[in-house]
Amino acid sequence: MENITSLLGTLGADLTQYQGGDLASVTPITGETLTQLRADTAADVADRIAQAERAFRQWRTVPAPRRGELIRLFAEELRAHKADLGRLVTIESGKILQEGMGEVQEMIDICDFAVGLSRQLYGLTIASERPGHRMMETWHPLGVIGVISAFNFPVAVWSWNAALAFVCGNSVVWKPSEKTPLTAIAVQALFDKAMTRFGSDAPQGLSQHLIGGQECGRALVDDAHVALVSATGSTRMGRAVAQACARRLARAILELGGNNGMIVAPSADLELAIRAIVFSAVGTAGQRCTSLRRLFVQEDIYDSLLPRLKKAYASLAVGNPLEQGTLVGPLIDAHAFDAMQEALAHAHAEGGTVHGGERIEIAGGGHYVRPALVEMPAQTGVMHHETFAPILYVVRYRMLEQAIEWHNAVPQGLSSSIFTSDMREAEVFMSSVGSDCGIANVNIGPSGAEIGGAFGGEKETGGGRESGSDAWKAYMRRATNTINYSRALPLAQGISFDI
Ligand code: UN1
Repeated sequence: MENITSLLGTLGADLTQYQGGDLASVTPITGETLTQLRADTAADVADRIAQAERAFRQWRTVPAPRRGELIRLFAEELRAHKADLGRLVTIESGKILQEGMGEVQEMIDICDFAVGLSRQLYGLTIASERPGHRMMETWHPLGVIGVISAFNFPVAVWSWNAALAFVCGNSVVWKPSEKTPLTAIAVQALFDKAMTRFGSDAPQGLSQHLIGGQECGRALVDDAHVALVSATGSTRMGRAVAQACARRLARAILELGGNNGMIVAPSADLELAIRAIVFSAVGTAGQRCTSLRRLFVQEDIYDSLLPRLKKAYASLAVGNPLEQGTLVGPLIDAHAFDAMQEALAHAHAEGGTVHGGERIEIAGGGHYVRPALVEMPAQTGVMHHETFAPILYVVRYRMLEQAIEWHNAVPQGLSSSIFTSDMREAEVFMSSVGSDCGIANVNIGPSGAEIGGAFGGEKETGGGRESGSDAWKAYMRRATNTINYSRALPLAQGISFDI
């Protein structure tokens, strides 16, 4: 593996400032330790939050379009360093280079969106029931925003939250996954460069990052100065965050587990469907919250789809994600590998026929697997759980209503899709009696969402929305203003109260 200190150096980060502790930074490509970092203590976390709070007090007075200028400069840094940052994402998370770069592109896209948004933080004007009165809404920044992100999208998830949070006038404290601290350090360095170019109205401490494990996250979530916590990760983590936020009545945006399904109907374009299935099920080695995990195939086309799918699976290039041509990189660690094997054993015990799923020796201690295709007799217990690995369960269905019923019968509700050329089926799938997910696609797989839409899902996925559309509103507080420009004081609801 290349020299990590110098790669960080090209991104403007001085790694020596962080080194010397007992937090090992490991690359899943070979399993080797890249460096040892110092974890932040609870006192460090409190100190960063206090700095962010001070920065917020100044930043909220900077006009929003000017705040957008900072994000525009940051996007310039990202454009200039896309290749190096994308490579670092690959080294730290194990996703293939194409996807590492794609993740940085996603950051650039949300920055562009946020720059435009900085001139569009509109409120409504509302007709007042009283003469000589006007009502309106004003949107104000919230304060310090805590962002907790996962290893699988180590930089993009932060940017969906942070780019919006900054243009909305907030400061941000970021707790990245302890599995991917280096990308966070690099992003902070690029942000610092943008801050320097921006000038003196960018307050010190506007963007903070924490290095460490659960204790750091807990200290962030429990701190009374953090107005909103946006957390991406497992349902177990999200439940703990939700409870901690509820205790102090703070806001939370939760983007948790997915168990995403696809229905392939008889009229589907199978060529397209196969490409979509393979990308969404094995891309990022099945470690996206939007990864395809459950496939419902209509019985009349099952026997023509399955052999083609098996063929595509058998030819997948599994290997070092830094090498061109590789489509499937390693799992993040041994724990992920064990969880995958356990799920496959469980599926087998429930009557499943497992194709693939075995370990492939590629490089050192990396956990590489052949993606698994599992033919199931029905939607059994194992299919109700999200296993963060490339396992695709396949079930036959007869009637669409039945497939939708099964599709919605799991606790998670993030992303979903249908492949059909029948407009009625497509519309039913997107209607109130169709998919119960936050994302419902037609003739596109469930993963790889664009930043322009609101991203998130229902049920155990947590209900939060990030990224595009009007998700920005979650990072602001709404004030309703009623203005009296008359010389009388009429009361609402026709109340007379003469004194
Ligand atoms: C995640 O896995 O946490 O829609 C996010 C997608 C990506 C984001 C995934 N844009 O697959």
